[in-house]
Amino acid sequence: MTPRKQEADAPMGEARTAVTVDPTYRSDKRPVFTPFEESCGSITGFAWAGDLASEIASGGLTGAAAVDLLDDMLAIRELEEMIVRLRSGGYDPLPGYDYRGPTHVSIGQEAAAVGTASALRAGDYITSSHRGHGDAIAKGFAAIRGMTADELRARLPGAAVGATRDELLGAALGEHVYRTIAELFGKEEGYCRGRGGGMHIGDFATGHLGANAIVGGSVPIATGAAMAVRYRGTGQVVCCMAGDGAYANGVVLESLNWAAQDQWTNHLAGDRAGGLPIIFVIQNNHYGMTHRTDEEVMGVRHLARRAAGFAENNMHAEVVNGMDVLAVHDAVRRAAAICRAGDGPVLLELSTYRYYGHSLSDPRNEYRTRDEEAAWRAVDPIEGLRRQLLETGAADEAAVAEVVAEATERNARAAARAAAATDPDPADLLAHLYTEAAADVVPESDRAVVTYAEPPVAVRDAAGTISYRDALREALVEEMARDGRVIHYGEDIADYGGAFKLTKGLLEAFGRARIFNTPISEAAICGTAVGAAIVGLRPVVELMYMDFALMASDQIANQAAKWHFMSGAQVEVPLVIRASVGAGKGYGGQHSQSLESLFTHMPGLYVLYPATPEDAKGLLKSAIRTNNPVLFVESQGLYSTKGVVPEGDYLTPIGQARIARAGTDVTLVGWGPAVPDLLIAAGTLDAEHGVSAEVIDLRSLVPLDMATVLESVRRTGRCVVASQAILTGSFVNEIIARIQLEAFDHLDGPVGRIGAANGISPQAEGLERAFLPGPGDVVRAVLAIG
Ligand SMILES: Cc1ncc(C[n+]2csc(CCOP(=O)(O)OP(=O)(O)O)c2C)c(N)n1
Repeated sequence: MTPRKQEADAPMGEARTAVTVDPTYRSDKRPVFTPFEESCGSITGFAWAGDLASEIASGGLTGAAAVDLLDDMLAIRELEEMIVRLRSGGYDPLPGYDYRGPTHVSIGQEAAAVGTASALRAGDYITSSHRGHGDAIAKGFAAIRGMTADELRARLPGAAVGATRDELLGAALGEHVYRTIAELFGKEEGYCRGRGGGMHIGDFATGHLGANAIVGGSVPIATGAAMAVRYRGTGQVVCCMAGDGAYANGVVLESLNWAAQDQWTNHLAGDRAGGLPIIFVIQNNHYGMTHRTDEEVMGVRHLARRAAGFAENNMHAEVVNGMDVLAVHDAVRRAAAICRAGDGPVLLELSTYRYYGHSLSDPRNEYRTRDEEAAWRAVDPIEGLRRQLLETGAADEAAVAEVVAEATERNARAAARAAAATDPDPADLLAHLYTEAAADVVPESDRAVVTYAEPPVAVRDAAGTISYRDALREALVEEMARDGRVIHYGEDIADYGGAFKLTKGLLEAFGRARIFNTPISEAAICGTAVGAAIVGLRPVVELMYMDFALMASDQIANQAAKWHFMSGAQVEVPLVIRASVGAGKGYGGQHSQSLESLFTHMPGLYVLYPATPEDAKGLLKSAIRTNNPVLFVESQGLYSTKGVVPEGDYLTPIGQARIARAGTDVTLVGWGPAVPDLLIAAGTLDAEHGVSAEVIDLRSLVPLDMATVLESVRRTGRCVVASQAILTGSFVNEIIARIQLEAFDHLDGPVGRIGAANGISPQAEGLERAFLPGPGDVVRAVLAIG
């Protein structure tokens, strides 16, 4: 069938390609069972036959640039040997210094880090792993070496006025080593102000988007950053460094699939056609922590084969000699060109080796031999490049000796300075958990939003009411029309409009670049949102049921929630995860859970749960505008409820409870679908028992407005707190604890609590009714207080 494009009006903005929303535009899925055989193509390994001489002859590298590569590798080795010696008490510049923290050194792997970083442009991004000192040094050095004198000066506020570029460069490299060591030593002047340490180090200003102590945790983040780069069309490349062990991790496999999706390049791609500009770099040191990756925990010899499962072109996968900095440099240089041409992703497996154990507490003799280690040391990357520099005449012995001496001294100077640097003030323990910043003003460049059709309009009835569902859609429409950085994606949300039809019409209005379907990959949905947010978009993602948040819990709790803090506030993570709760529909144990309490336990994350259409709109708009990550909980049971919702730019403040009903005898506190139950109960208490109940709708669990609750409880002297979550571990208990600590003297009786039974949501109607709390439970709880 000939593809047919649906041409639509384009009321605002500049050039655009029509959005395709007509099913006939896609190829029909007819039953075709014709026999066929598919070849999975070939993947090359160790194919590069170059060396320094050929690089210099072809103009690929200058001799001076090759000397820089040596310097970069030496800087890494110096830093990591310092860690080794500090732990053994033998680092002369810092006698007796007590180095605490992890010791995942990458000595032996320097070519992988330096070959990669040196082949990228300064504006390109990397993500890294728990063994990431090398990546951090290499990315910083590569970016700094590419800076102009003015850019260097901007990094060095104290630089002498007349300093030459060479002097500034030397100072900036020294400063980079200093700020890296300061982070390892937990100092306020470290890149992450001592909040991250070596396993979470990042210098976002030079494109290092963070190391990650969760194995594989950074891979979807890198993928999301690549999505953002593609969306913006900036021509950057994202290089995702992770170990061989990570390539058994679910979210990594989700990310490979995500990056290779057809929709980036086929007829659905519209004016942004082009593969994700991401290079997955596997730093294959052949061991996980201690297990062997090949021969033990995987079924293929080369991890590069992973690519064949996800992309028809095998993602241009290649196996590369990771002990040869020039081979790595060449492979990454070619990979970056592929990405910039719109033909990404690329997967590179670098075969390398760590000379030490997983950490310095691992003697490594249980799982590998001395002979094996000696064989890898014999192809040492630093020695290999040194030899070639001498052979080609790019440097003589004296010049090499000078580079070696400077690397040693630079590290010693930085280490001494870092050891003496200021520690973070314990009074600032909780600083940088959240940010006050919000998108109050949209940058000029993001205001020119392209639309392809009129966005859906919520039609108000004579009383001015619309449904909770329509109110949420209205919020999305308004925020997407206001700010081009807002994109929305999730499972089946585009053509179909989502499982609950909440996003119906958004694709037609805003186009597939901003509204798109995703694979069923909840971890990647949330993880890519983190990456996209870190580099400047404001993604909103949908989890069809809140239960599925558990599939994404690392990305929500360890990544989205933590990066602002762990980066020492270098970066903000403005994203919204919309998750709906399905309780009350007979959907059973895996589609009915109210899990918001779990996520209140994750500092760094906002948790919001509107109870009314008015707040559904106002809170979602505020959630999209705050620069904090938000878990935005919706109730499927409330989607069709109606209420008056202000038209236009209406915001509900985050962290402010609402008095839903005034009263004098008892305070009823709740959120989400518990609020209508509390209001019904309040009516019954009034009509049948002469009790005047005040109802407080929290709206926002984190941040929590305890002041409104306490003020009410101090007046009424009685309180019941309710939600639909099961009672054990419910956030209900947190509020009760705070009430008894802060308003104990005002209480006339124990605070009552309401929640689902401590069981699993059942399917049978009668059982589910018995499981979920209702207004009658609230009335009984109030009367029981006395
Ligand atoms: C999700 C997760 N599981 C387990 C660990 C513990 N752990 C830390 S590093 C590591 C091995 C990682 O192997 P690989 O990805 O090959 O990197 P390498 O350490 O070899 O550089 C393990 C199991 C972790 N940090 N994160």
